[in-house]
Amino acid sequence: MDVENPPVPSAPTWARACTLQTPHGQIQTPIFMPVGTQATVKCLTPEEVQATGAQIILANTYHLMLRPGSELIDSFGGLHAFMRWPGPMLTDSGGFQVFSLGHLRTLTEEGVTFKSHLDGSLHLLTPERGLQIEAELGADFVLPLDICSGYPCTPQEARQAMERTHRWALRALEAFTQRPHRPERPQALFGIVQGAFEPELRQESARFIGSLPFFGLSIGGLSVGEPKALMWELLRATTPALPREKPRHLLGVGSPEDLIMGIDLGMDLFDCVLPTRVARHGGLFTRRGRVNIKRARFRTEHGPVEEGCDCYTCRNYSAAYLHHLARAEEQLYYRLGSIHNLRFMLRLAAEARAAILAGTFPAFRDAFLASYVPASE
Ligand code: PRF
Ligand code: ZN
Repeated sequence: MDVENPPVPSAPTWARACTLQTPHGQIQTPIFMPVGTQATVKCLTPEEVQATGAQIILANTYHLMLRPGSELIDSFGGLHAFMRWPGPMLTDSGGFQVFSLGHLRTLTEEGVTFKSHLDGSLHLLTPERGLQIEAELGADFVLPLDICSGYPCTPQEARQAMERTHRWALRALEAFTQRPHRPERPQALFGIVQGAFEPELRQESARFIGSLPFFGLSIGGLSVGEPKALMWELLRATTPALPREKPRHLLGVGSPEDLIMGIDLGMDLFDCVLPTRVARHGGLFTRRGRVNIKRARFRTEHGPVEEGCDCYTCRNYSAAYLHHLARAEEQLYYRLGSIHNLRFMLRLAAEARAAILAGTFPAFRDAFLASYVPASE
């Protein structure tokens, strides 16, 4: 990975612009990764996703191991070929989904046993098994099994979860190094930093995971219901303890304002279902904040939902038409709304990158945050 802007010790931002090389092409950061949980970014073809400026997408081990199964995907040549996404891809380890989907689960040192949300069948996910499944899926970047504490949690629970995540990280590294060689499918492993809501634990985790031979680092356990101010405080405590030369991914974050804040704190990669999920419910991003296209004020709006937006939706359709489609719950709305919000996130990331390279990111950040009204927490 190349960090392209020089370090400036006194700069009022940690923001950085990098280029990452993967077997499926380059990634220029900071970047937002659309989420394709079930081997599809909901409602969109890979061509449509690419047209929004997406460079890398994320898929989920949890969902795909249960349906259609990683062996089946492997037999099609892996996820890239199965879903026909030609670019870089990352798979999440499944740990978070097992915890957040709240199914019956039992956590032991060995791994996590859980009941499938599809048919109630029992499955055991371990650090080793997780990486085996991820090898079959064949994404460029893979994550190890981790434990994401819920909010709130006690300092004792936080430490236990972090220490087990660290032991699992060592097991994952060992399994990753020992796994059967598949030269046609090179992969890079990221480590996951945890530590719940304790700044000292976050730093300890960043130092420990940062000292291991992972390709990159994902920051987990944030944006799980804690106040935004606490999330930023925890991240601010974490980033200085991370090695500068490795890519940093903020797991499951977030909204447009989160993207700018995260970039400011030195994060490179972001992923979240939020832009596509809120789009499907009528929430569309504009530089002034999120609007609901179903509101009556759009009924007669001849202009696009956002003046100046270069997305396919805004170039071709009026806000009134989107309003009509959304109200009628027409399928086309889900597609057009998702395209707009993804393009919004990717244009924002690209503009942030340009500002970083021009040395003007702090002014860009301040101008964006001054005009963007966040949706209430
Ligand atoms: N761990 C993993 N995936 C995740 C998270 C985590 O903590 C989060 C929390 N924001 C989202 N996705 N493995
Ligand atoms: Zn648009």
